[in-house]
Amino acid sequence: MFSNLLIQRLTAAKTVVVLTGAGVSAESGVPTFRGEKGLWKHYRPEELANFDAFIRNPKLVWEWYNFRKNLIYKVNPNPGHFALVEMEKIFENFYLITQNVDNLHQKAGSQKIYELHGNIMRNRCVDCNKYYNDDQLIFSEKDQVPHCECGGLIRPDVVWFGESLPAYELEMSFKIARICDAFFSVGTSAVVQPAASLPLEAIQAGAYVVEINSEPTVITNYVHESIIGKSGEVLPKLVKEIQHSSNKSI
Ligand code: BJW
Ligand code: ZN
Repeated sequence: MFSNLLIQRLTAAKTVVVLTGAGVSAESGVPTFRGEKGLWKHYRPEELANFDAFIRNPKLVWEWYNFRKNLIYKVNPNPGHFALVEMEKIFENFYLITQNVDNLHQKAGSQKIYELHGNIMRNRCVDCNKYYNDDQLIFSEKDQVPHCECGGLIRPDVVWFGESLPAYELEMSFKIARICDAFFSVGTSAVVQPAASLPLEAIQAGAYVVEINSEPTVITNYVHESIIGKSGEVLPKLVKEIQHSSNKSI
């Protein structure tokens, strides 16, 4: 499943970066965004995950987020998430960049995480920016949406289309993509920018770039190695292989 070159590169690697997408949480029962199974009530993510849609119909957008929040509260990390926790212990410098908002990497125990698209568990007022936890939200009888004490609408603290990504996380992500020895793109369709540029940035900077996905994507032809399979199965095997090879080389 893994080439000798990949195992050699990983055994020598000091800095390893992993970018994750919705596919990593699929085996936990969280639907992905694209593809038939990922669509909620036939809406494409672009139709709901944007500020204009929220202002036009906050009730609909909140319905989508409440559906997802309720699901995410019930699910648990899968072997893919746990394998990434192990990888953090193996490499001298290990960084996890995630586009996921579901908190499952944190729940699994990963420590160093750059969340590029926010976190669905946090909420904030669109007017005064005050933060709210889920248990502080009151959905008014009148419009079925939560309002801040200032009167403004409260929204999930996630990054929608057309919005800037958090500056520090974005800057760090590009920085580490440019200096790492190996870069993994896992469970992402690699179509949403600017996250989708990270693996290409890593290739240009000389890293060994590997994709793990249940099907080919738009970057498959550009990466050094593409592993077709479920992340919850491939990542634990990869960890075992690295541990085995490191023991041999001691
Ligand atoms: C498995 C598996 C298993 C399944 N194992 N694998 C340059 C060019 C063109 C457009 C743009 C550009 N720059 C910016 C844009 C616009 C836009 C964009 O990229 N649009 C494209 C879609 C065309 N980007 C933005 O607007 C971004 N902002 C920005 O750039 O700001 C600067 C700016 C401002 C103003 C003007 C211009 C620029 C923001 C993007 C925000 C994305 N937000 C969302 C929603 C987050 C909140 C929420 O969760 O509700 O983020 S959209 C959605 O897509 C979510 C995800 O994080 C993101 C990526 O999806 P992901 O993770 O890849 O999931 P899927 O479903 O696509 O793929 C799953 C994959 O898993 C599949 O490949 C499966 O095969 C695989 N899989 N099971 C392994 N078991
Ligand atoms: Zn407010």
